[in-house]
Amino acid sequence: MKSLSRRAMGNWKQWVMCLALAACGVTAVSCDRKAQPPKTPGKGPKTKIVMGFAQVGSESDWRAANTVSIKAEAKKRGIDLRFVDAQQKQENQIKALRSFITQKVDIIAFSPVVETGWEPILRDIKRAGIPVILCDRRVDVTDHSLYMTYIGPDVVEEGRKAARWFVKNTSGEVKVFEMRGTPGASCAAERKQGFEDVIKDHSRIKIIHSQDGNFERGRGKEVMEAFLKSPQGKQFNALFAHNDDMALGAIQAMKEAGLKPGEDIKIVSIDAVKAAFEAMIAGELNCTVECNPLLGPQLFDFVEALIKKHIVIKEGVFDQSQAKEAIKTREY
Ligand code: GZL
Repeated sequence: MKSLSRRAMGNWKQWVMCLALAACGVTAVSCDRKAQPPKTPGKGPKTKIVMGFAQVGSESDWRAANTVSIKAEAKKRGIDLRFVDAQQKQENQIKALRSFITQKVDIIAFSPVVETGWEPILRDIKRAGIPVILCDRRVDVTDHSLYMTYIGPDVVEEGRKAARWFVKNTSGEVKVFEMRGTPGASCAAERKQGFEDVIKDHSRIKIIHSQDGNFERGRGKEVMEAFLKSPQGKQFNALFAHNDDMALGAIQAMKEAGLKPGEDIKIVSIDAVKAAFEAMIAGELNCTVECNPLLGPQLFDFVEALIKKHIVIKEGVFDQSQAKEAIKTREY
């Protein structure tokens, strides 16, 4: 056993290093040595994590799967999840975030319905000393210390992948109707950016009309019904929808108008929900780009690492009966 003085010396050097790093704004991470978990003043180490989550709403199959993933993972890990569905209204999300401060939760996560308007509430949360995680959508802030991290897809790349399908699988002129997600949402702007990034090098592919469908199937149907009655509705031969739900609504409208979606009109959307696969099997949708909603496990890995200050490394036990087999794959 190490003498107390050697252990104290070891700790003393560690702390000096941590203080020096902190002074340079660098976060220190302790590896393999047992860092003591944070003690709530007057209590033992933090055991039950209380987390506030302000969800966008339930606008799409993707969002429904996202909510199931978050709730199921919190339950599995015994986390006290205070979950609020904001019904796609920013004022409801801000109200929920403020209530989490009052509840003195340990950590807050949310999927910002739009990019702007978050600095005041995020500053109040920071003043309350509560860490914030962004899920699947970003915020437009000047001070990026207002949140710990963003857990979500590379949304610009999703837009590029959608465009690359048209480049690879069509010939001749492609006149695209772009059906956009929620106005002001980071993922709508980023998917548009990625798509335009690719088609700028292919002059035969052009967006001839662009309109919001709010990520909703019903809205996608309405928007397509109106578009088909317009002059441009007679010219287009491709649909790029920012999510599957809008594409599926648009497909319904095309069929009711006597068109053959997937044949007369080539359709690419994003999310890869089950209904999109059913539409592809039916020949009515040409391609869906995956956007994974099942971020629950990664979200709570980060939450536990942050609050419990301990990422548990997976380890096994081996006896003589396994040694011969196990040694073949041992890396150390
Ligand atoms: C993407 C996510 C989007 C989905 C939509 O990260 O924010 O919101 O693509 C959902 O289906 O409504």
